[in-house]
This record gives sequence, C-alpha cells and structure tokens, in this order.
Amino acid sequence: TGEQGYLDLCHYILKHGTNKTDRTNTGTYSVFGQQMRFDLSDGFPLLTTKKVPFRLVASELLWFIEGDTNIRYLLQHNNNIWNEWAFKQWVESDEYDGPDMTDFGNRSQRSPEFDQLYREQMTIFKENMLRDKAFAEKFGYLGNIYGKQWRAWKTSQHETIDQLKDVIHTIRHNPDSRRHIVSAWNPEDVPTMALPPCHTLFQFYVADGKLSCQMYQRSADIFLGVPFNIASYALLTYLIAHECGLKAGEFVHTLGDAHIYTNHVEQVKTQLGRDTRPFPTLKINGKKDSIFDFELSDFKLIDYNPHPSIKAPIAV
Ligand code: UFP
Repeated sequence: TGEQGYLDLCHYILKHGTNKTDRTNTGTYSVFGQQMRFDLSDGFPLLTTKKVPFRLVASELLWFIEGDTNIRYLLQHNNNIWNEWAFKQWVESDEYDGPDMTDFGNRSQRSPEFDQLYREQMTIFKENMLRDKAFAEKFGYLGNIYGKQWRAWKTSQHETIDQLKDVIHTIRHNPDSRRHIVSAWNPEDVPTMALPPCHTLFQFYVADGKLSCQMYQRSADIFLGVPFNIASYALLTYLIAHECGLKAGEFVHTLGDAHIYTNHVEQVKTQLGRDTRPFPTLKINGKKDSIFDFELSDFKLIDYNPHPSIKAPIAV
C-alpha cells in the first residue's frame, strides 16, 4: 500500500512482465490485473520518489469537472499534457500543410533534426490555439473524452446525464448505495475519441464517515501516467468528500494492462533506487463547498519534498 505499493508494482513488472508490442510501436513490459491502495487520511498520495507536478494534475481535473474537452482551457492554464493528442488531429487534417509529421512521437526521439521541426510546428499550433478561437473550436476538441462523459453523457432520448452531479447527490442522500458509479467508457463514442478513456470507470463507497473511491484503469503507463492518475483521483475524492461533509477514506486503484515502456526502464530503475518520504498534506479552501466552484488557487500542498523529477519520452 501507499507509495511502496507503487514501487513494488514497478519491481514486479520489471521482473515478471511480458515483453509485448503495442499500438505506439515502443514496446512494453506488461502484466494484467493489479491493485494498489492509498489511505487518504495518511496524506495526499503524490509520489515522493520523483517530483509529480501537482499543478498539472489539478488543472486537468478542474478541466474534466468543468465538462470541457477542448485543450484551449489547458493551454490557458499553461498545461501541455494533452497537446500531442490534439496536435495529431491537426497534422492529420486536410488543412495542415507544414512538413510531414507522421509518427512524430517516435521520430522526434530518433532524429534531432526532426525534433527541431516538430517543436516548431507544435509552437505554431499552440499559438494558433490560444490566439484564434475558431481554430481552437476546430482542432482543439479531443472528442467526447472524460469531461463530456462525466458531465453530459448523451442519452438515446437526446438528453444528457450529469453523472458527476448525480453521484454527488446520491452520496449525500443515500450514502449506503452500491451504485455510486461514473463511467467514462461510452462504446458509441470510443471510435471518435482522441484517446479512448484509460480511466474507464470509478465507484465511490461511504463507511464510517469516510468516502473511498475505486477506479478501474484499462491501460496504465506505470511510469508517466499512473503517478498522475493516482493524484488526480485522490484529489477528486478529497473534493467530493469535502462537499459531502465526509472525510477522505481510501483510493483503490485497479489496473488492467499495467505496463512499463521499454524506453522507461532506466528511469524506473533510478526511481526504485530512491527512498520514500512522507506524503504531503492537501489543504482545500474551506470557504467553498461545491466541487464546481474550485480554482487552482483553492488548493495548497504542504510539506511536499520529493526527489527530483525524472524525464522520459511519452508514447503517443
Ligand atoms: N495513459 C495512462 N494514463 C492516462 C492516459 C494515458 O497511463 O491517464 F491518458 C497511457 C496508457 C497507455 C497509453 O500507455 O496512455 C494509452 O494507449 P492505449 O489507448 O493504446 O492503451
């Protein structure tokens, strides 16, 4: 459990993982079906064996909570984590007439000249996103990803379901319910999403005045994605507990295909050589209740003293 549970899982995958090919042509070591648990009363589970950028976790979560699916919001908050996905749509569109960007993720790692070209095009893309609203309307949407499914799931009757609002309502009014579920996996929308949801479904559970959350992640990039995902769902659980007058209980993280990319192995080994430190504490602005009202400045992390960050290429 806790950060040690994460490190143990890294060890286990390096030792027992199957060397598998994958969609991104990077190659992974992979296992199927694993679980980690984090006691949220024990501090906020932001890993300490490498620095994890809380600001990016929090602004992405607020973007989901807003129901937004356009990366413009993220860029306005200086958050670049989804850029590659939107950029991919742009360079594959008919309107793009710059240099060929096919397979830019892999090529920019192999060739410094290409990397230079790619960076130039990405900079232009970001500038256009921020400057030109129409351009952002056209190329900034990532399809019906998390924000859309959480806040405005389309029904067959041409209405929408606000799953997040509904689940908060049932946690408040019927805490013992075993149906506190939000699903991001909408089979009808999967083919048109930039990235079919990795965190596919989550469930809340109330007992002894505490709110717990379990999330099922179908595909888990253990080094880059998972530390982020843990922090994101921990924050969501804290916020909903705050709104419902509960304490935060546990975050249970269940993983389907849990993999370490072959080009992350050295980084993982570096991380495994470090010792863990106490988790930080999260302070939430007590003047606000509703999770729909929060801004970045309402969250304060106290006593976060991680080891330095470790860079690694992301598989797109
Ligand atoms: N991935 C994560 N967490 C996320 C996210 C993506 O681990 O929140 F958005 C990783 C998992 C996988 C890749 O390595 O991104 C998605 O690829 P695929 O759709 O082929 O599973």
